[in-house]
Amino acid sequence: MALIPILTYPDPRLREKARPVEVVDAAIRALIDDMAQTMYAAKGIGLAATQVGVARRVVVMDLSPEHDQLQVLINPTITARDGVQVCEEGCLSVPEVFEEVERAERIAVNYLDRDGQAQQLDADGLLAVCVQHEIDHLDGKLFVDYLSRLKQDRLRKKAGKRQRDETRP
Ligand code: GNR
Ligand code: NI
Repeated sequence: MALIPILTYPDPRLREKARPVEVVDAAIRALIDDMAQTMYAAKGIGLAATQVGVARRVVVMDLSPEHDQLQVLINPTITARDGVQVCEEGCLSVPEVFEEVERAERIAVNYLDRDGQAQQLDADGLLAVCVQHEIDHLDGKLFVDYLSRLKQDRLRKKAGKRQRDETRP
């Protein structure tokens, strides 16, 4: 198991569209283990492979209070959506930014589990938000894309300043 560095906005690799997993093999399971370790270490409730520089459709999540209920979603697709909810979102790839985003309240999701078995999930509330946020990552989309032009301009400036600060000798 290994920790993998998490890419941060505005890294162009966060904009790549991930391709589906064809076979859930040992390499994919090793990726899942590394992603889970990375997510827990970063104290996130979800992580998409895109965020660790791997353009494959793999997501890990754990919304449980004891952090002992790992969920693995391979090739997730939303098959139904209903209602609207607004949730304050954050993202490990956009540090220190928390903003309200509107999403579907309830969704149905088809995916493969870590054994390659087809599964279905009905999600609402925060779980539904998290699944939609993670599938967006797989499509190269970030939650900040839903914000106003003004807020996005401010974020770009903040990210530019952060990068200059971090690379200054
Ligand atoms: O840890 C995370 N918390 C969170 C809170 C509200 C809505 C979405 C999220 S996902 C985020 C982890 C992350 O960046 N996943 O891609
Ligand atoms: Ni995120």
